[in-house]
Amino acid sequence: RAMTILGVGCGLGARDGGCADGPRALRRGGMGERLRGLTEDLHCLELQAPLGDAQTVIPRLADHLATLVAKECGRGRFPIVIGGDHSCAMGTWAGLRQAHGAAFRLIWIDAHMDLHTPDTSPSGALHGMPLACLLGLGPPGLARHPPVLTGTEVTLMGVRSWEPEEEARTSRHGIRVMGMAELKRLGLAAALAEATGPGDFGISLDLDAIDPADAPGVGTPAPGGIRADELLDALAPLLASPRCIGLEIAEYNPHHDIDQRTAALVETIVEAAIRSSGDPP
Ligand code: DIR
Ligand code: MN
Ligand code: MN
Ligand code: MN
Repeated sequence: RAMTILGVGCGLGARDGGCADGPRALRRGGMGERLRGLTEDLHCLELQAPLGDAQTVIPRLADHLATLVAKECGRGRFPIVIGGDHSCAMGTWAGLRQAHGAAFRLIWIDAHMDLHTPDTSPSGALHGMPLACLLGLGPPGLARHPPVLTGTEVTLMGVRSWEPEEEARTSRHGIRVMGMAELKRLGLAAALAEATGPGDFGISLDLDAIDPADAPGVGTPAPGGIRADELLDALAPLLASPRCIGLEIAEYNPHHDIDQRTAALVETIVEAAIRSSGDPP
């Protein structure tokens, strides 16, 4: 299928702003050119956050990204958003909600819950809030009205670092939580199959969900994560599914990467999405 990669060069939502340089570093490393060699129809767009404060820039960037994502989807193209800090999710999934007629589930793969609001966040960082904003929580400008998703449409996977207020929100909103222990018990592929359900779904992958040994290029590493090869094996069939409506890969921070390990992983995941897209359902 036709695909569009949208790079979002923004790090204002994180304490360490380095992921603003993520999409640019991937482009300079030749990712787009190599991927275009694999497929007839791949477009690459790149947004760069302007200078300014996070509270002003991020809502605008999210609106811009939502418009672009909706436009690409409307043309029948599969959107792949590459961050940038995870605040890009506010735009990605708002855009998909606009463009996609049917309901869909969202699989949020992350070491963190991203369910903070300014009054519960210890850091104040907006990349800790995107899922809350998609549920309609948070401050004006960031909270999505009407909500993009309801909690029962969301599954959190791989989480291992959160604040009590976030955990309370998972119960209050009916968000399914699959921590590392549950992923080990079920196996990642079975867990993902359960999370997607029988209908359409999107995937938001925060690279810090992956073990820092395999994905060191993130701003907030958390030990004890999902191994990269396990994730690739489990993700490949999902990316091949016509029920998969969008993919987001966030938090790539080239300044913390070691031997381009994380960059290579991002490329391998996108490559899996491209290669599998000709597969029968
Ligand atoms: C932390 C880190 N919970 C915060 N969040 C991250 O600042 O809110 N989310 N890194 O992906
Ligand atoms: Mn074209
Ligand atoms: Mn995270
Ligand atoms: Mn996140």
